[in-house]
Amino acid sequence: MALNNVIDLRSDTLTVPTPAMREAMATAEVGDDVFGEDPTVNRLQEMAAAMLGHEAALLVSSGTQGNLTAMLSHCQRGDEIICGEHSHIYYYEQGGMAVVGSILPRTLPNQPDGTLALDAIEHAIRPDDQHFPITRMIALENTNNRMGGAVLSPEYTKQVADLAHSRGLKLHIDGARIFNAAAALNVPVRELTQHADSVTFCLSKGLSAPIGSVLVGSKAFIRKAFRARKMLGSGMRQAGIIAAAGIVALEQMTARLSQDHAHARLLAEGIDQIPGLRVAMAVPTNMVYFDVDAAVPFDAAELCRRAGQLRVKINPSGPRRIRAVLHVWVSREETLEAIQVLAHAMSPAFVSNGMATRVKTY
Ligand code: TLP
Repeated sequence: MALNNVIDLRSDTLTVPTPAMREAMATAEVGDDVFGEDPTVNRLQEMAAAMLGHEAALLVSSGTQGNLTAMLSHCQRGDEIICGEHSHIYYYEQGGMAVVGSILPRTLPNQPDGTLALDAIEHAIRPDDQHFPITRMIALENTNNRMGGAVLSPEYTKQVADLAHSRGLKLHIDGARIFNAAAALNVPVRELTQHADSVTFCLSKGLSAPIGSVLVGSKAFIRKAFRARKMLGSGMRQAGIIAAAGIVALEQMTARLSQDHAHARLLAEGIDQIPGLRVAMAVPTNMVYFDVDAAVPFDAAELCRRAGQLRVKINPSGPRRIRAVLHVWVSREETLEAIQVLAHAMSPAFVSNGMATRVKTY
């Protein structure tokens, strides 16, 4: 199952399309999606809207673009968005909201379970005063990447939606991995999405499609988003080629995600047995964050280089912290092999083969 003979744990974005996806792409019926005339895109959008409990949906080129499109559609210049200090929209999207939309992020601490405390959100909402920007939107992330793939519950999501709506605000969910959250909680995905005003989810992470994310919301919101997407350069014309893989992703790849979660737990248990390594956070979904102890005479980047020489790819997410992400292209046997490789890479018996391995820190 390994891709190119490598056990690649750097991200679930590394997944490649399945044979069923390639077949669907090759035979997809297409049209010009800027005219709204691509039947395969339209089918994917209808499916996605129905699954997430929203009126309409829009295929976008990436999760980053879906989030930016949502923020541009909800907000005006100078508006403020409340989001987690560890949210992808704040941490990993080059400040797109500020650069492109002149929108300010107001960050709050993420709790260890990925939530933003309700009272902290409430306090952060600006009163109507000419000195202040206008708070327009709250953003949640489910699962929360930098908080270890933490899962937000339907109850918490509804509480935040109710708070937002009682103050005239919008709730957007970055649900890049919302199907992982639904699998972890064993609930239909709509229970996590139906109360939000908009949700982005990714087809090209654990669901294994090659390209694409989907933004859902009301018909009026999606009409605005359709314009914003064009401005951002993603009127993709015969995008049915991409959407065809997305349909297969929704039909065939969501039900198996709990396997990746089981492999993540297995990896975490193995890592905790290796002297010098410690699992850093709970492992509710497909990510394992772990730390190289301060007493170990080398850092996370060096451990990643060593593992890379033994055909296990992982990346540091801090000087002593590493993230490993499980996905469909890593089997149970390969997960066990990855544990052995990490144990060997940590041992004094490790001998470098001199091969240079590129390691990138997130
Ligand atoms: N996350 C990537 C990197 O950007 C860090 C990864 O490897 O996990 N929201 C969340 C929660 C994400 O984790 C990501 C990608 C995105 C949005 C952006 O998706 P893309 O890469 O499609 O723009």
